[in-house]
Amino acid sequence: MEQTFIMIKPDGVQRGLVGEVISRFEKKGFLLKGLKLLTVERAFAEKHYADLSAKPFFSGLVDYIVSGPVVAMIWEGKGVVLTGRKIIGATNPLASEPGTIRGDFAIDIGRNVIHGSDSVDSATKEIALWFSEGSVNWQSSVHPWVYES
Ligand code: IDP
Ligand code: MG
Repeated sequence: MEQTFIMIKPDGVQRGLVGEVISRFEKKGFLLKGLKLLTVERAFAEKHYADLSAKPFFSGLVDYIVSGPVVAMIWEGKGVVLTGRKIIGATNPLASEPGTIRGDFAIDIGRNVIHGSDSVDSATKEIALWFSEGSVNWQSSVHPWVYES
């Protein structure tokens, strides 16, 4: 089953949005397969965002990610990478539709509350980086009430 990496950024934790974010993924029917609260070092944040290292906002982005605890999660389900991105909304919160997390809870692009993997490939890489211990092996007993087969 497909998995994605979701991270509630320091502003989301500070603003008390952890429960709200988890609730949206849970209520959709996705399965929580990994969860931890942690602060990361600059080198780790730079690795996570390595693809953006040439961008002018890169050092500000790293400052932002190391500024406080983040909540790192693995979510699992059919189509979870793409649907997770839809639940999150556009990168710029002012361009995010109401009903999305960024559309409902954020204004500035540099304080956009949440990260989600943008492809199955990046999800695999990000889960390996953030969860070297692996995911938690469990299945939901409501699976047949979420999936037809
Ligand atoms: P994404 O988070 O929607 O996948 P990316 O383009 O991968 O967007 O950028 C990663 C993060 O870098 C964004 O979520 C945002 O926090 C930050 N970022 C992206 N573009 C800008 C910008 O133009 N100014 C400041 N921060 C930015
Ligand atoms: Mg991205």
